[in-house]
Amino acid sequence: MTTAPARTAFEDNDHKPVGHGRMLRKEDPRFIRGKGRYIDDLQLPGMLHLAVLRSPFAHAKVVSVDTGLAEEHPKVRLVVTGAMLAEKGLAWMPTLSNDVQAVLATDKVRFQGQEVAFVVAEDRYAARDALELIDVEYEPLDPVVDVRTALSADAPVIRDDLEGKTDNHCFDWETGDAAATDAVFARADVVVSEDIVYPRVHPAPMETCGAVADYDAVDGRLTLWSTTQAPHAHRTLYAIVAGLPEHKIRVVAPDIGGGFGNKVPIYPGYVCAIVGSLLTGKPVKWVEDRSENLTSTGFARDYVMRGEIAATADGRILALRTHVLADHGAFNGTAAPLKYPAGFFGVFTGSYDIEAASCKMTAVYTNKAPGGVAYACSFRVTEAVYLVERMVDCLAYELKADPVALRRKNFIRPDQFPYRTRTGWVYDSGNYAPTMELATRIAGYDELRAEQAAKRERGELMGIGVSFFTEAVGAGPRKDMDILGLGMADGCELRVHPTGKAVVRLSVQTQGQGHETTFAQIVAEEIGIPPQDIEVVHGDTDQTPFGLGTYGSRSTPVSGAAAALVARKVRDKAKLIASGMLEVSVADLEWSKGAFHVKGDPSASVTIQDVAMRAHGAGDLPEGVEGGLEAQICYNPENLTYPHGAYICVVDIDPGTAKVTVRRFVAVDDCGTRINPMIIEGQVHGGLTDGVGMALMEMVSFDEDGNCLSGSLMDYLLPTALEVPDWETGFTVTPSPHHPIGAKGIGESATVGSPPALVNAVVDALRPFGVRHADMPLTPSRVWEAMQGRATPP
Ligand code: MCN
Ligand code: CUN
Repeated sequence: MTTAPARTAFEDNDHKPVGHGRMLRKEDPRFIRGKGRYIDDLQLPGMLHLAVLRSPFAHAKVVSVDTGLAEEHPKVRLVVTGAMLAEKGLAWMPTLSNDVQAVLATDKVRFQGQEVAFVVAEDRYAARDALELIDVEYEPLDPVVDVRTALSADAPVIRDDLEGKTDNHCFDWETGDAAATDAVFARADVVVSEDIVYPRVHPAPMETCGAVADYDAVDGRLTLWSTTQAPHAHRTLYAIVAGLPEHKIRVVAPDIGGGFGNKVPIYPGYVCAIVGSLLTGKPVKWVEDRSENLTSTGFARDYVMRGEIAATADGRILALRTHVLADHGAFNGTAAPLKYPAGFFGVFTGSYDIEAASCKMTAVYTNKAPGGVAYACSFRVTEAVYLVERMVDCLAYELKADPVALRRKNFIRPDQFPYRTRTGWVYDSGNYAPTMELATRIAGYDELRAEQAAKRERGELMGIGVSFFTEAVGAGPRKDMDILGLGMADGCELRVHPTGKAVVRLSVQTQGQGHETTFAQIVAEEIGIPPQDIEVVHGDTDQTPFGLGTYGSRSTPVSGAAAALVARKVRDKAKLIASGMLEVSVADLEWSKGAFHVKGDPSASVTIQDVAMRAHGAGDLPEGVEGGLEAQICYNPENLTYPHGAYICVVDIDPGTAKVTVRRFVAVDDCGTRINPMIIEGQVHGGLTDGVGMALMEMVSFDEDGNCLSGSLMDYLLPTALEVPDWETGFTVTPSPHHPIGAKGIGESATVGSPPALVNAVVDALRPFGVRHADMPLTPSRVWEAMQGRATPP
């Protein structure tokens, strides 16, 4: 374990010339000069522009769509309706959860903002103007807005497109052992239950979604530049949906201005752009605006949870039980491995060694946008961690126990790893107590409690919130995990050129996480070529090997492992060549950062660069060794990786206005071996900011007609530098035993771990009012309601 003082938590390998360390980002010179290349920067000769007409109703029959006037617009080249797509068999497409979703509505519209028709015109303005010339006759239907009444007998059926569908039931899912859990609950000294809502939120990336489709009718080749987190998986799905041969499709993800899971699904807009290009023979660009992004693309969370925790009187947690009602919107567009309709919510037993657990979930359709798994969620680990960390605090409340001590008492012990949870997840490694210890030390936990006690005497509202999380990231072992039948393994290819410079080709795709830097560092560490001499190629299916893309913080656990192993494969070959060059057997060679040495003769050595030249140069290579210095692999992870962390938050609440101020936030993360401490810190800062947003400000809400009330950034509030404190970070290092370099993911940890710490802090501040729980977002009005002893309005 490594620990570090507060605020300066960097390793001693910070400035290593080769390999892991605090290296500046290779991509930043491009970004800070304004030379990033995003979808909307792309200009192709003769390019046309596409705009989408969207439904104003949450639920309505589409009686007729008249496109006559729009077609007469002098700059309009094409108007397409659902009926026209239906003729080509393209009106519906599969979702990532094996449901179907309308590309353009044919029969009904099922959420406000749903795609109804599109226009392709000579410029963006004309395309937008022409939307107003399309005359759609709707027959409004009652919408289903409240998830709690979606299954009542008189609720209108949303998905009457599905054969035999007579209600709004989407799926049921169960995990754990219900009977065993009930038995443990029956003999527990203390049982605490609470209703907990994780509201619908939106990833709201800075860049909205978009695409440029370019179909070349002569070679039958389609190139699609799009805002995608998973170029290869998208290519395969386009091949399946549109019937185009896969080798004729090239998907390119250029620079992406933030994804956060919002850019995992295939959206109707991408398909419309492809259809637009097929029909016009021209490149077609579609870029959605902010409101379109907020109202129609993949949302996150929307779980209504009943949590129950059972314990002994002295605070030994025995069991957890939960019922969840999940709102999946109008189409089940959840992006999760197929066998996991609730994502990895099964890890809701958290970081604690308990006797039994069970979860029963019912998912329903409502007249809202599809989505579900997004916004740095680690496949619903966010919801799971929020549930367990709130319940542990509710238990602490009832037992009048200290939340740190209660957690410590129940931690899975280091000698129990690998640890199989009661819901069947095998945590690869963990050492929780030191992480918690470091967080309390940085925070000065005991002093904070003393300060709080003094303030309470004076009627001041100060709260201290704690959370501890274990994430499950790096999907995943292909025996268990696939997206629509595609196994979640990642390819990686490495070529070393004659002069010793290298190119590594990845299947994952960065949206801001710094892969161009960190993957060069991984390869550098293994083959001793400086990271500056290693080019990272990604985000282009023509240039990179197949793999499933970036989400669920899987890039480091899966592609990071692939990069390390492909580099070792190249190094093994280099060693054979070096043995020939030095005229010794392979067994007599030693490797140290960038060179092979003859054992016992330090003067006899060759560098990796010497070997690269030899591999391509004149002269003989050892028997059986081919020329060139390159390798390719496909890595199938043996397990997920399980990063963990301890977070402590301090808030002050104004008793007059109920406004919450986040005074301090301490985050200690353990993501195993750390590749680039600066990038990790950036990931953590971003995730903590997300957490402040969700806990205090963000919510996608609807009125009773199903109108989305958060369609702009005036209404959907995102945190800024003004709402967040100076983050105080620290780290411990518990390597993953099965990952070749011991690294675990970090990209979503802080988003997962921070909301419960914040809510726990607010609830702690409100203890004098007898408040045990209040739902996010804890806006002044909600906090005020809680202070008056009123429950949070839905
Ligand atoms: N890293 C490291 N050492 C580790 C683990 C990670 O140095 N032990 C580095 C990695 O090399 C990588 C970054 O940290 O540069 C994040 O790595 P990882 O945890 O593997 O996550 P991914 O690269 O797969 O990124 C996905 C994750 C997800 S799922 C969401 S959602 C999210 C997140 O990353 N979206 C982001 N962080 C984001 N950051 C930015 N800027 N933009 C987004 O859209
Ligand atoms: Cu859940 S959001 Mo990230 O996995 O792309």
